[in-house]
Amino acid sequence: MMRIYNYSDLSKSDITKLVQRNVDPANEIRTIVEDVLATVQQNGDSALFDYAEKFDKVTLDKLYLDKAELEEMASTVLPEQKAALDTAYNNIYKFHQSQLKTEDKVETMPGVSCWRELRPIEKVGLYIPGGTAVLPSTFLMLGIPARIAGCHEIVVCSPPQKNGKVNAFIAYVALLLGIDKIYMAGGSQAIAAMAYGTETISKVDKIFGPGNQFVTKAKTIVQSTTTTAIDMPAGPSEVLVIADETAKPEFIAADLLAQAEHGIDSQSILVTTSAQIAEATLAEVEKQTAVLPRAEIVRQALANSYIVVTDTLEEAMDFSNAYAPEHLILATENWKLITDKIINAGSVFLGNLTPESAGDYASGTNHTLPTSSYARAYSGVSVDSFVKKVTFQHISPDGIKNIGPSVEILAELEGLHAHKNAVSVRMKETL
Ligand code: HSO
Ligand code: ZN
Repeated sequence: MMRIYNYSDLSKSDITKLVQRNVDPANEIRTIVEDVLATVQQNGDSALFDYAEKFDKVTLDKLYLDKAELEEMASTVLPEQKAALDTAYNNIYKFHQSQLKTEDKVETMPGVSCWRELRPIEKVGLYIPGGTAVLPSTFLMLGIPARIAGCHEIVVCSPPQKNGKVNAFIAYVALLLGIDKIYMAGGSQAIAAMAYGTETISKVDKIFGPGNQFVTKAKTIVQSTTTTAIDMPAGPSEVLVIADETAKPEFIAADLLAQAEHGIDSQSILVTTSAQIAEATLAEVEKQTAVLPRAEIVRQALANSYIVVTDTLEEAMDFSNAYAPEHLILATENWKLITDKIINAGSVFLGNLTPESAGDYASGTNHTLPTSSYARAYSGVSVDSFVKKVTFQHISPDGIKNIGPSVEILAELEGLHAHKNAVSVRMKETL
């Protein structure tokens, strides 16, 4: 069960240890993944068939599902399930579309204009995990911004199930997104296929999506050894709840458990100004866990989770900023007093009626977020992740006269005379 710490008893180094996660024992993982990467690079599709047998325990006769197959599978989705997926699709689409903004041109000097324009990343690869829980919501979170950005080719990989297909909800989301092929490849072999290309799977420019430790390791390796970029290094999911005496233990417990059920390595942290709320939440966690179908996973995740009791909300926020959570829930009616103090967080949920689950599925924000304290430097996935911002400039005859002398002097002081000359020859022309 979750341990309780008093913030005032914690030294700086205790806090450093408490907020540390994902200490990677991973050389073992690296060795396995490097072998998979090399095999896929060498043997292409045939390696993917072999790995489907070996890891997914299924014999595939082809590597992908086509539009007709996806349509047939999607027809089994119930009307109310379709309606819920449609609601999520519409809200996520609306929020992400607002991220596409045209920037103004800036005249930095008379006749010298600079601006940025968006261009889509041409080929993107989406990895939709299929481990202990299949997440069609992740497909929405990646596919919608890719479509809005205007990516030319969207390659989707998801592990095959025992029946040699993917799950019907994934098929339905593919149709919503106008994607008519899904490759049945999972794990690090899928990442390899998208980074190197095989006979049937195109090499992509950037790979997106969460996954287990093997997938994450494969993404970080291909990022540094190929020209394929990645969205972010994703670790186990986590939530940090800040609560004061205005919070409701029943709600807090539900949020902590929603996180814990993701996987045994998930982390749920409560930081509260009230020892009473801490105790009441623990009791609620016990009660609610008892009836959860994934209680086994939850218990293991909670063994890795804890509660910190602070004197003030400011202290709670200091701890949260040190932790840099993927999800931050402000379970307090006083959330307006502390939102300015948030420095490191992936996505924030304000007030007692805003559960993380809303953002996980349907409110509109993206749930692909930086974990393992990467929220210190990374943002979550958005339309920005699927575009490049290309800078442009134009210089008029007046402009070259205005900017030319400074560039000539700067080039001269760096000893780069060809640079200087590229301006001088033009200034002569406009005399
Ligand atoms: N909490 C996960 C996303 C998710 N939850 C998908 C349910 N389905 C990472 O943000
Ligand atoms: Zn979740």
